[in-house]
Amino acid sequence: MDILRDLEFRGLIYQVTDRDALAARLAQGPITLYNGFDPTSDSMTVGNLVTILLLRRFQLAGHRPIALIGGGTGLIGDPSGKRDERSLNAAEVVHEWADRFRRQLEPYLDFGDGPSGARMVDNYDWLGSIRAIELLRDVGKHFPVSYMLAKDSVASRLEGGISYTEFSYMILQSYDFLKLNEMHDCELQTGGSDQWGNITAGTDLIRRTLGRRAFGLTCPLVTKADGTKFGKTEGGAVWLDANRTTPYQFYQFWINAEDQKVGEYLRFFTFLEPDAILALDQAVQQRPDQREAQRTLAREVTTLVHGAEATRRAERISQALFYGEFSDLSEMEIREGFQDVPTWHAEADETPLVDLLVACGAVPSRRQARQDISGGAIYLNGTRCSDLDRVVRRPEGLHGRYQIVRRGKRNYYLVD
Ligand code: 383
Repeated sequence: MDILRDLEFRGLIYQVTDRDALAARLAQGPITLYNGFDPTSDSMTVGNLVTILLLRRFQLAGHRPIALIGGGTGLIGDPSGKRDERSLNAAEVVHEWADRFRRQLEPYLDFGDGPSGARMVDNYDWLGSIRAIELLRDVGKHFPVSYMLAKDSVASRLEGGISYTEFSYMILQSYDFLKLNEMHDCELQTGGSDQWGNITAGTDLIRRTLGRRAFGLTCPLVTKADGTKFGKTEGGAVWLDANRTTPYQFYQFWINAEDQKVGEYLRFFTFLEPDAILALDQAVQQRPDQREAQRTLAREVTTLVHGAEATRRAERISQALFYGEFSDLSEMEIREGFQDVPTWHAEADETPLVDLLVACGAVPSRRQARQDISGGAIYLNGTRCSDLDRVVRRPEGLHGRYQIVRRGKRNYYLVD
């Protein structure tokens, strides 16, 4: 299937500057395209993943992707899709984040020598040394203020306020596209739908200055069925960095996808073939309780981001929690799986169960502890404990140290 048709099947095309012309151009042979990422935090999130994977989809179809790190634009702040002016980050911090972004992006693309070998560029390399006079004369002249004011990113901020800094952002992003067009013959810029204004400002600039045609293509914003922001858990954003969102948490995020949305996520975030996706759509319709689509989604995306080994770990942890059976978990799996669970570090080698339940926070009082123990609501490492006199000894723990305390159906506490 050709790339545009694949993207259409996946619902990945929100807007294109000229679909037919782009289709004709793609039919002629490989194209160079780019997508930019501003280092505004120390890690990217699942929100960035759609366009990272979009670059890869183009590469797999034989085109050359450029991942652009916004080491320069990250110092300015894109107003697109933002309600408020952002505070500026210190230059050293942005440089450090740019480094991290580079390392984070690398595994998704093939940087080999071939004709579709990916490139990584940092716009600080040209924006960092551009002269004010040059920018205003050579670039600014092509931007009528009325044109800039009409852009969504600016228009939506006129009331609430926008600084000249953020107002100028589109000029920098347009200049990038122009530069990449000149340096790498880059003809297409991609981005999320929030980037449409900046992208078309670039295609306009290229036409006005070089008289050349360039293309823009945006993906829809990813949404949740209930309208709340995609890519958030109770713990905050879903990061690509395993130190911020563990592979298990990452896996959990996907496995919890709503039935109405899982098909869309399979299209956006996996490389499964259309047939496989359509079969999973059917599974959602016919056997929703089996959550086959969600399990496939979680496995595919976790493998893509964290690798097969981390995915196996996440699956084993999920199974263990589901069945309340923990004896097969490794130490690492216990720590990863119970990272978000209240944890009590026991000092003594022996603790009466009643005291242990209070200490780890499972119950508010010893009285309640006794009631729960005799009522059969307490489990230690998967086994029910109804003995009021039970003393918990350290060597009996998993790996000689862990007691996984469960109270009722799904309240977990960890004793280390
Ligand atoms: C900078 C310089 C360019 C081209 C693009 C940029 C970055 C762009 C931007 N993008 C977002 C970001 O970096 O701010 N101005 O946080 C997000 N992208 C991608 C995608 C998305 C966008 O990184 O929709 C979500 O991830 O485009 O919000 O020359």
